[in-house]
Amino acid sequence: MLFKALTLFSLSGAALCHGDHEHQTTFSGPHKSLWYNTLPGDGGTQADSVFSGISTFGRLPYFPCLASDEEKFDIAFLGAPFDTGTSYRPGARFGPSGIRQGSRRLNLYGGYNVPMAANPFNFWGKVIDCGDIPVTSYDNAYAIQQIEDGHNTLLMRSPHTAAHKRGLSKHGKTLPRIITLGGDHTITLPLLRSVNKAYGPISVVHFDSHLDTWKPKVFGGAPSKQAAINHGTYFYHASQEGLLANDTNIHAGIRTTLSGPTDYDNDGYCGFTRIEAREIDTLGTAGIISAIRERVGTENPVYLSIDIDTLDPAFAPATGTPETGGWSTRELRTIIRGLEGINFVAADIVEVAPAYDTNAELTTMAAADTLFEVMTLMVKRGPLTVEGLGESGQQGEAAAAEEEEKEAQDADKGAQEL
Ligand SMILES: [Mn+2]
Repeated sequence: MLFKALTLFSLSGAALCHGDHEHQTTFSGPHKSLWYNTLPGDGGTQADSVFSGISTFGRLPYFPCLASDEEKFDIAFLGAPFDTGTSYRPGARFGPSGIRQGSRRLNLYGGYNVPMAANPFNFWGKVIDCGDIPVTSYDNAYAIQQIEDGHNTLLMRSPHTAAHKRGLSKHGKTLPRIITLGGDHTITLPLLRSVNKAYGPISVVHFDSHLDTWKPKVFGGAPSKQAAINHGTYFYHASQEGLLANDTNIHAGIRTTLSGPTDYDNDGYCGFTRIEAREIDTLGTAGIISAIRERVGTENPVYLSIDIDTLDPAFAPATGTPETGGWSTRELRTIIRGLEGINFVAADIVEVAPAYDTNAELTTMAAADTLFEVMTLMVKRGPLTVEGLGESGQQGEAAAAEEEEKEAQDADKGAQEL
């Protein structure tokens, strides 16, 4: 499957990660019998090495999915280079390219995730990098709409695998997953609007040092309607718009200063509970994992949003609003691995601003490796069918076909209303 895909990409002139297997003679080399068998040391006419070549996430095949729907996928990486909603340090528009750069070594040895006993680069389905949504840096309202539209275009497509099985979407469809590379945290509002169209109100697991449920008057002062939507208020808006499932949302890693204790009250009204960063000293990673699992459950669709500032600035200095006293990369990765079995339907990682990074690329590497765990969670859950990796029966296909018809009718109705 991957081999065929690579041939297609080669013909279309797109970037390759490991070369064209079918038209290339592999003379010799240690990786010859493995799925990722064309590396520079293996001979052949083209094999970009891990330290050169064109960057995609994990050196995955690139396909311009927004321009063409010819390539199906089960997991897509999609950049949202937006940073005009930041309050402190701008620069997250370089996040998508920075994270890709930090991810290039992820599958150097094949990409097998040892603690999770799975390979998110070589599994039951297909994962690709779809490039970036075109996002204007001159008009936030327009940019936010671009992000919602770009994301939703991909989210509503039939996946590569299990397309006709009964799925978790509100119309009973199985949809692909999208992992969005931010961008400042404002992007999560349009992403949740997109996800809401597919799944209805959704539970959120939110890793961050900040609440981001602040009312616009508390965070930023809101001199205009547009200024009211920023990287500290997007969850307030999401809650007001009914995008979040009631009282099933949780923040983890919180340690910001507040305007006062009422910020936590407001946060509760928005449907969240909190795990503070310092609680790792009493609960440990295992206690944090159970608290998250208990809050969101393993039945409902769940959205995962990760602000890289969850990590201590020692591990991730390159971010918009750093806060000391955070978790280590090891701790965050352990906690994320503990969330296996939760129905993560989409995810983002945000606030990576590479210009503030060390020369050793600590932050972009941490972001990429965190997403490696997220990918693995998704792969282990299986396609977003009701049964996950289990086999579903005829009933699922009939229901999906019925829903497809209903959706077409809804679309007609919508067009008439316009
Ligand atoms: Mn934050």
